[in-house]
Amino acid sequence: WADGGSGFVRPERDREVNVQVVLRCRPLSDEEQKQNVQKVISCNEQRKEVTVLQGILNRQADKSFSFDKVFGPKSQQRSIYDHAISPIVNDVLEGFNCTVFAYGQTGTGKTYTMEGGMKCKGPELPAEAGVIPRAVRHIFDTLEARKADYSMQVTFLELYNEEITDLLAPEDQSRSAEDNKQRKSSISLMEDGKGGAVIRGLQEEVVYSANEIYKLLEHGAAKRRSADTQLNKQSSRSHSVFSITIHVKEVAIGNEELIKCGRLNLVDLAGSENISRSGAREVRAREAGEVNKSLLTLGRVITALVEHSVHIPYRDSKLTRLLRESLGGKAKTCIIATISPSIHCLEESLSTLDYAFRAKSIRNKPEANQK
Ligand code: ADP
Ligand code: ZZD
Repeated sequence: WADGGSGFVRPERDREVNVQVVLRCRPLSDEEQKQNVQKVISCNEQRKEVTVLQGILNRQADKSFSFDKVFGPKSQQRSIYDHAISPIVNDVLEGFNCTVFAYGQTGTGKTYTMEGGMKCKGPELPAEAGVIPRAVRHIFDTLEARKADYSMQVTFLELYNEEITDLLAPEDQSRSAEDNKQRKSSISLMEDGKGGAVIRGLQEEVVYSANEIYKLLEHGAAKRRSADTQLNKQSSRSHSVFSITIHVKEVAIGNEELIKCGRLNLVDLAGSENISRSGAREVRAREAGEVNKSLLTLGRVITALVEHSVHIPYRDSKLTRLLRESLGGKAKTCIIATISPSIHCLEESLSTLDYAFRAKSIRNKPEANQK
């Protein structure tokens, strides 16, 4: 209990905030439009509600879900950023750790939302730019406008089959595949003693400009493509995590120096169809050795948090160890759930909507880092 000087005491839970969950439905693709694919999703952005049209003649079979924000098929990249993400980035600059997850079936726009398409040619961001390049631009513009004294580091990694690949580390062509594999296993996850995680052996690039980060992203995206082909996998089964850590020096009242340190994690999760509870698929996936331990554990952690279980199985996967404080911890978290409007995706869309709706009741206790 804390007395804010009002004479009233403030219960601990007042400092808690819910995980924010926003929904985005992509448009039908040109191909789908040509084939006249039936749409079964209706978005009401004003009412922040999505409806799954199940009974064509029977409106009672329709199912509606409400979220913190709903972005329909016509929503632009810029609008998602301005309305859902920009406040989070402002919190990072105030010293909070924040995480944005994209969750959904493969092909519904997770990578489009988080990264977007086309690289930047000039100083202008392309309309197709997603959350990552926009966040980078927003951070530099804000710090420069404030004439702030700051330092910044970025990391970019891919998690596949409980193995971490450093997307920023230079790829050594002269080394054998075996040698590169060796170096991969030298990356290890450790606890920092404060409820967070540190990754030993991961390249942390110190950066001074947005353009420098874009160059690193370009390198990371290329390395990811080559890693994907070498392992003969689709990136739909891997998670990518881009992180920016910012230290901002501020001179507070009384000329005291204060350093605010915030981190932003931007996470593009593996396709959620990989964990569908459909029995047959689960068995086949297991036989193929394709159980996505991290995605499964993420689901179990969410369930445990929602049900207020005593034991939350964070330690059961790399992803949940890495993002522990984003789920029930002291970070602020936003989940962007993505779906397709197509009738062919109806079942997966319902599963994504259920998952995302449940996650709305997770509560975090945000705390800023100051030194
Ligand atoms: P995921 O990462 O979920 O597998 P992608 O981001 O690769 O999905 O998107 C699949 C395809 O759909 C891509 O060609 C992408 O450009 C397109 N797409 C996804 N979302 C949108 C959107 N909101 N507007 C236009 N095209 C989109
Ligand atoms: N989604 C594209 C990359 C891909 O899958 O390759 S788009 C953005 C965030 C993280 C990594 C890459 C990017 C991306 C890009 C494209 C091409 C070359 C470098 C980087 C991008 C998109 C818009 C603005 C800036 C960067």
